[in-house]
Amino acid sequence: MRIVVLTGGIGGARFLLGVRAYAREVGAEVTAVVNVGDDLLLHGLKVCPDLDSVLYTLGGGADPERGWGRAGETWTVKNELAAYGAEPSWFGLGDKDIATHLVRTQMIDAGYPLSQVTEALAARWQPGVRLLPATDDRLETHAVVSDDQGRRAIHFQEWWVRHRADVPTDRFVFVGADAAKPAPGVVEAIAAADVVLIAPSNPVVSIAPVLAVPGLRDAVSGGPAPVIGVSPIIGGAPVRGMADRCLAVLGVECSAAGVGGLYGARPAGGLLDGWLVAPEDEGTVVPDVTVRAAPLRMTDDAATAAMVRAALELM
Ligand code: GDP
Ligand code: FO1
Ligand code: CA
Repeated sequence: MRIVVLTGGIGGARFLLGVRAYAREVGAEVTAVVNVGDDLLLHGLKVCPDLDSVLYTLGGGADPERGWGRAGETWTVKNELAAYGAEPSWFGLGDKDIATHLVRTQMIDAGYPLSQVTEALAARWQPGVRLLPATDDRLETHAVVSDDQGRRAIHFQEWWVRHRADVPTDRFVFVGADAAKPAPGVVEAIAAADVVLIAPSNPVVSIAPVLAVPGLRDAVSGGPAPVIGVSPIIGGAPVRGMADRCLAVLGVECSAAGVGGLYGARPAGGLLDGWLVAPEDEGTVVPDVTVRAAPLRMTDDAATAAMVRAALELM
């Protein structure tokens, strides 16, 4: 069995722990197609938060409380940069994490595409699933905001980390998406999949930028594999993070029904054949989509693998 998972960072990484556990039980192969819209250049370093959250989480090196960055991290470089007044001061790189960015940046500067760099980093972390960036090309999520400096587009990280998503926002733009191509292997993996799972990731700033790569959405919606999504919203609220603020920008209700409707039904030009919601949201209706309820709290690998089993039962 071949499983493809469309995913963002922390929520998607935790979901992948369950997918990997399930896959080990049944002997399935897993390919994760990971968002790159969060990526940024910082102090000359290429930082890929969602890819790193997935690598570190599956490799056993992630900080369990923060969800991003390394466990047992130290912050000497961050403090030294602050002593120089180096900006941005609102985004901190840990010392261990910096080693990842140094290796990645060196390889990118030497001409390797991000997909090959990711493969090289995965040789250390052994995530047990194949990790593919959605694209090797530049694709950056920006938020169009209006504040005392007027109407302007800011990088997703400035919106998310600096402003905590708390600034009047018109819309999101996936800069570069129009000219981006799916990374090598992405379309092939989707075409060969027995099922495509949409992780309980942020639909607006993690999954939408993946689908914004031309050809990728069509590969999923027009492909042979059933597409099953898992709701990141339980009882009308995100389990963590600020998906509620992201959905509000789109005018979409923060609910399992709202996100299911945003993805839409395959027969109606959307993505989903099945939609897994939490017991709290039993009775959710998404027109033309098979909806089922199961516990959706990713408390440990076993609970998350049970979620994956419930999702696959929707096939
Ligand atoms: P990010 O890129 O680091 O923001 O992570 P993702 O986009 O992959 O995932 C963020 C989403 O994961 C949030 O909207 C959360 O609501 C969702 N999430 C986190 N933990 C859980 C959980 O235990 N269950 C479910 N269903 N969703 C979760
Ligand atoms: N999130 C923060 O809230 N503050 C930070 O200083 C920060 C630094 C950081 C460094 C590397 C990395 O991979 C992630 C980092 N994050 C930080 C998390 C990240 O910005 C967001 O959670 C994701 O991009 C949203 O998916
Ligand atoms: Ca993300």
